[in-house]
Amino acid sequence: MSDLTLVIGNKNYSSWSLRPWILMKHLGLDFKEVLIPLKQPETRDEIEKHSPSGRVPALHGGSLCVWDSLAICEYVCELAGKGWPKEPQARAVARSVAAEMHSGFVNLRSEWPMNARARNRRTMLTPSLEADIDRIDVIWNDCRRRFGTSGGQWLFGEYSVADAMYAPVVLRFNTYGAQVSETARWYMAATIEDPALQDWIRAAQEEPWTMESSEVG
Ligand SMILES: N[C@@H](CCC(=O)N[C@@H](CS)C(=O)NCC(=O)O)C(=O)O
Repeated sequence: MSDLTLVIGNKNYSSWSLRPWILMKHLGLDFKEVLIPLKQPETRDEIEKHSPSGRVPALHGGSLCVWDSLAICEYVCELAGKGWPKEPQARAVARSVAAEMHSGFVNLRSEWPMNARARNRRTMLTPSLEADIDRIDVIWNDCRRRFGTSGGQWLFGEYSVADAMYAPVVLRFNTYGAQVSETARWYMAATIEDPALQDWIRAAQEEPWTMESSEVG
């Protein structure tokens, strides 16, 4: 029986929570979930009970707490002994694209908030949003062309942290109708069909909470 507990926000809106959650599903790790609805009067107090940064996700295992999505992804890869590409150069590029997602794409994140259950939303395309979309399209094409051909439908063939980091982007592109290349559309379709992501979306559809600030388009 696993002693891992992942503390997450709403499945409909918490893009940072989705990343370690979907990775842990793909790695086959057993874990419990604590879900804290965001933007409620009690949210801050509830999160602070579980996370020293006052943010979700946070992972607890015995006396250990790991916070921040990328740090959790790193730790669970160590537990599972997989999750990054095995070949060093592929692994270095996977770490680069994961880090680029973790620290960048602020325009995409603010203009197209993740809203897993929403469809057919449309917003004005600003130049900075278009630049983020184009950059992600280039990343997906580059990873698939250089590393995805070794077998498997994911950015580096087998599922890796890179796919988990970009899963919320796929949901955003799906919600707001991003115009992307054929390879990107193919990768998005594979991601949406992923049974783990389907479980997440189904749970998001059943959530009762609405966050007005994330209802865009
Ligand atoms: N860099 C952090 C960002 C985490 C983050 O911003 N989480 C949001 C939810 S998606 C949060 O906890 N917000 C606190 C709140 O809304 O009160 C990570 O990668 O985990």
